[in-house]
Amino acid sequence: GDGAPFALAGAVIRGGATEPEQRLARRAAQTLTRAAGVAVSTGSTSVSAGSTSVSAGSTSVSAGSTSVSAGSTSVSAGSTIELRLDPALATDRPTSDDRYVVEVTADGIVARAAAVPGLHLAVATIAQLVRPASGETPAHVPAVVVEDEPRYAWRGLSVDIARNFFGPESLQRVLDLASSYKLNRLHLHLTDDQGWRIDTPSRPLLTDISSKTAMNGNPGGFLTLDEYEELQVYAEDRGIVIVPEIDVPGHVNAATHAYGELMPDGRATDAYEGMEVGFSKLSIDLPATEPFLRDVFGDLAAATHGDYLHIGGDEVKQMQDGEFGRFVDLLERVVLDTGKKVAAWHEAAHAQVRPETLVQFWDTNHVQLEPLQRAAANGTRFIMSPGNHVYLDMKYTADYALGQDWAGLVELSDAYVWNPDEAVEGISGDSIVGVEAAVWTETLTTLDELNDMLMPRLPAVAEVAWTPQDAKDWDGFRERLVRHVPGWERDGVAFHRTPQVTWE
Ligand code: TNX
Repeated sequence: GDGAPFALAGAVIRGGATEPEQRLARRAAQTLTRAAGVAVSTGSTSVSAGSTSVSAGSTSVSAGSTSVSAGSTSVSAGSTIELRLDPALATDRPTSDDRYVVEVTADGIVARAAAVPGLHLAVATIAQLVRPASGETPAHVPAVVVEDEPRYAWRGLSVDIARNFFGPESLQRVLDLASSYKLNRLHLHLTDDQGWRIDTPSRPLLTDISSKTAMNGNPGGFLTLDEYEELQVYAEDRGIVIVPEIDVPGHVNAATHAYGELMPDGRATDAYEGMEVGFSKLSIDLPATEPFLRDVFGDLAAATHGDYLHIGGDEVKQMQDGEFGRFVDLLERVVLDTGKKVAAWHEAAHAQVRPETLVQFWDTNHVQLEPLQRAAANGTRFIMSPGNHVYLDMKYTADYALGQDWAGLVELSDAYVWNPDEAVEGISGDSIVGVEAAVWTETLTTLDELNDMLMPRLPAVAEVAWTPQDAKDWDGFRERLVRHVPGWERDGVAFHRTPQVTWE
């Protein structure tokens, strides 16, 4: 827009009275304070007193954009950022909750959405619009009107904390990044051959024994239930739902190492700290198997706020189709009996899945179209995570020090230039609920390494999930990305300076 900007110094956030809205307002104050470098607060006390001086102040501010700083002391008393629920914005689309409007004038900012998630997204947009003080110009938000709604309702990032453990502090940093790019799901891959990363009270040996291991003798670890709870609250405060995964019936050596009863010979397997996949499995006809599944998914469901539990289901390379099919059916029943819904890697659809089960497509090397198309025709909906575009543990270039390359090299443009409607032939439109990036950690041990793989590819995937195909613009994206560097540097976020961007 070309109106006078909104001065941020001393701005006050006004939100609704409900608990989620108040949390949102507090969170917004922190986010905007950090982005602007000046205090933005939630001054719920002096709203009426302040509102008078806003109108008084607005005349002088609008008189000339250069005099914003002069006016800032009187304006600050009442200039407001209003976060308002507006049921009139609701639609019947699956993305209705995420729709929002932001209007910035010299007098104030008004953000509206039909639901709290939309207000979170509005705050992320305002934070991106913030211009911190520089020279004579005070911190401000340019005058603008934004009306926005995402392409997909599910915009995720999956993080493997099983191969190497990433604890609550690292995951909070990941959540900060994910929310700034308007993602709304963090999928945690909590178990694998190399380790068990979530406290599971009914099966204490899982953490007593199998949390201790990780790749290559690296230190292990696990999330306590208190840490898991705090992480979910931290995520919710940023508009993100956690989707926990216990990967079965393959990728289970951490389980069979802790509980020998899960093995046909009754003997616990050795710990595994290597990089192979597909060698471990549960056995459906062992009497210990179903009680084990009911215990671990029961514990997980009891601790989880979100609707979905992810059952894994990938790469079970040494099991007959018949047994695998019975496993998928059992796992769906086990999860549904906890009151949660089911998500699974797409191999589950090679067997039969219930139409309500969300299927996550990933393996672009071995696509079996027929079973996936059959599932879609039966009403199953897909999360698109094609390895050759969104596996952010793939190397950027052949000689890159970190990462793998089995799905190909994934440069920034590969993460950006693709269409979810074309990821699996014949599966498009309403059969797709969204897009999820994934970062597997066989080769990653520190937060800097993790961030280096995420950034800047994560914003590329976020834009795939948000922006309609015909509005995407690779050159525009590359240019806009550069303006995010000061924020990454301020927050100590490591990133890869891909030559596909002119970083200056
Ligand atoms: C495939 S993605 C896997 C993971 C590996 C990843 C490495 C998926 C469902 N299975 O077990 O960590 O490749 O890129």
